[in-house]
Amino acid sequence: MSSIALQDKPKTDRTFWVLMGGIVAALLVATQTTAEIFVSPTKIYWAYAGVITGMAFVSLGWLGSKWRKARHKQTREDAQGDSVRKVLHDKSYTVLYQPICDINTGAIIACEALFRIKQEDGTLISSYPVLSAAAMSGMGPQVGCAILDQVAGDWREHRLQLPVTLNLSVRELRNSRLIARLIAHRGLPINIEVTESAFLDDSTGVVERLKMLRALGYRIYLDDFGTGFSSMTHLAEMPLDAVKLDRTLVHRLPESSKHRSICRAIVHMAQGLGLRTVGEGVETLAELAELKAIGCDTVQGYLFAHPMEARELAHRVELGLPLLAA
Ligand code: G
Ligand code: MN
Repeated sequence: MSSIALQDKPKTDRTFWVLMGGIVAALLVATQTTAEIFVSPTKIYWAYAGVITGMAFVSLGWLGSKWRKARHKQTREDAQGDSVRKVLHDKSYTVLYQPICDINTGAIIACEALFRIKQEDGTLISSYPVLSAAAMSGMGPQVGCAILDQVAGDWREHRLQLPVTLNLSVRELRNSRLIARLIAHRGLPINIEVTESAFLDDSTGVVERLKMLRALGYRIYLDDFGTGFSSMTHLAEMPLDAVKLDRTLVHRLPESSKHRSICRAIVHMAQGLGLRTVGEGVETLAELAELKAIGCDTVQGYLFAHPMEARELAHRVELGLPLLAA
């Protein structure tokens, strides 16, 4: 969500100044040469005046195009922000919960909160476009607060004591209002899922914040591990309680011995560091068998349960039945 659009500006500026430097140098050389040929002070004066006017036009053109681009970006962000505000205002969203189960017993031991958009006919669709619009327009923390409030409401209404994890982006973790709201709901078993991007730029103070939250008792899950950065140092040094094996790795387990080796190494490493492991996106019995064989602790995926409403989750927790018999 939040490591977007950090890089463009310096490059553009450098290109601009190199270009300007080149133009000025070329024009000065041309002027000097002209002056030497004609040896007339008036001509030199006019030549310099020409250089300055030319530079002024180039600069104005450049500034104009920058301004137009900035305005265009602003308009786009405003539109995205408006669409997210509308979703929040109309309450055309909900939060579903996907169980995380013990790999051996199939018992529900936790769940992940997942944001979904409600269409007019009541059907639910992916929240991806709304979440990316929120990220682009800076509305991520407001969406985070809405999710948090619904989770807290659902947990109170259904008297749930099951741990529930919330996906938080770097931008959301940096937002003091959201963190204060999270702490306000401290009596509830709400935990946090972050991706490794939270650890990549420590200057933002996110790691300190995660340490503080962990000291307050929040568990921190590292989401989608095994693709992308996958730093071992992060596993060792960051404030973490659990590692979620990315589902792209899980899906390749049955057919690829290389992926089995990678997953086994991650699971062993995590366990050596005292971290719980969660196999994500488990869809088949073959994937489950491989995860068991490499010693993974817990699992989440369509094989066990699709994301469900709080009422249904509460019902299943109350029944106490395993989602998949061992
Ligand atoms: O990256 P993260 O783990 O937060 O992604 C959660 C998303 O994965 C949710 O949108 C959820 O619906 C989806 N998901 C959950 N279980 C499965 C599964 O078994 N297979 C696939 N393909 N997606 C899943
Ligand atoms: Mn997640």
